[in-house]
Formats: sequence, structure tokens, C-alpha cells
Amino acid sequence: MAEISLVLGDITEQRVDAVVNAANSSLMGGGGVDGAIHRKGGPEILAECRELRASRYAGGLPTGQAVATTAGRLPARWVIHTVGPVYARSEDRSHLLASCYRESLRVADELGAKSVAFPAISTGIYGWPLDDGARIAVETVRETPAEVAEIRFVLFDTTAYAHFGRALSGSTS
Ligand code: AR6
Repeated sequence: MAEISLVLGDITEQRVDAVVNAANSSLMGGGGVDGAIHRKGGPEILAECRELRASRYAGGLPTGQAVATTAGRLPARWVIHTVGPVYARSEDRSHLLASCYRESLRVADELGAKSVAFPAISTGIYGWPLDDGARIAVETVRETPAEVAEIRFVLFDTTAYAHFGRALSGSTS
């Protein structure tokens, strides 16, 4: 069972085997985590994303799936790109958010990554409420069998950090 830790900080500064990117299906970059990863990681990441779009993912990377590229200049070996669902009150898309964590861990195992850093997928531009996003993230990585030894959630602000802290300690308040 992997050790799970929380860090208040920037995902692009994590020294881990793999960092997870909260991407969109185009794989061509964007704002938030995605923008920061491409800015800091440099053009090599985008070049590999373009190749993926020209081959395996001509129609885009589907929501809930994950795929790896180099990490370019980031202090990690790989970036695992996953596409979170856009939050919708009218429809329960939790299974897609859970799938992002599960599929990212599956790809990490395929790569032989021992340490993985996750952002709070979908809780920024995609609008997922933090309490629910944190609960799904923690529950899913706990339930997913994986060879990965260290799972690090990297939270950008104290509010997100507090939500993940509560989810990890099992408190619902
Ligand atoms: N390190 C760690 N966490 C961060 C960082 C960072 N450098 N920057 C933001 N966060 P978001 P999403 C937090 O918007 O909701 C992009 O345009 C942020 O506070 O990055 O899945 C993509 O291309 C929030 O809690 O991802 C997609 O179009 C969390 O990371 C879309 O945004 C996720 O916020 C994806 O939206």
C-alpha cells in the first residue's frame, strides 16, 4: 500500500518520478496546472503531446483516461496527462474523476514510477467542489492496487490543503 502525503506547493517543483497534469483532451496545453507544467517543462512535452495527437489520440484524450510523456525540464521523469471531467450539477460524473486517479496510477505502474505527485484534478477551471474532489481523490487512490510506493497530493493553497487533510483523516466536517 502506497504512502499518501499532502504538500502545500507547486506541482512543477516536485522531485518525483511522475507528476500528473490536469490536462484537457486536446493535450495542447491550457491554464492552471497544465499551463504551469508546459511553461516550466518546456517544448519537449508539447512535442510529445503533438505526436500522441497524430497517432493514438487523433480524436483527443478521452475524459478519465491518462497518457505519459517526458517531463522535459521539470525535476521529474514523466508527466502523466489526464483529463478530468467538467463539474456539472445536473449529472454525476464522479466515476470519471475517480478514473483519472486510477488510470494515472495504472500508467505510473506501467512506467515503473515509484513516486507520483497529483494535483487536485478538476477543482480549478473545471469547477469541481473541493470537498468532494478531495474525497474522491483520497478514496480512489486508497482503493486502487498499485506498485507505486509514494503518492503525494500537491495542493496550491491552504483551502485545498485543508480539504485534503480532512479527506485523508476521514473527517466529514
Ligand atoms: N501546482 C499545484 N496545483 C495547482 C497549480 C500548480 N502549479 N496551479 C493550479 N493548481 P486546474 P482543472 C490547482 O484549473 O480544474 C486547464 O486549462 C488549482 O488551484 O489546473 O482540472 C486545462 O488545460 C486547482 O485546485 O485544473 C484544462 O482545460 C487544481 O490545481 C482545465 O484547465 C486544478 O486546477 C482543467 O481544469
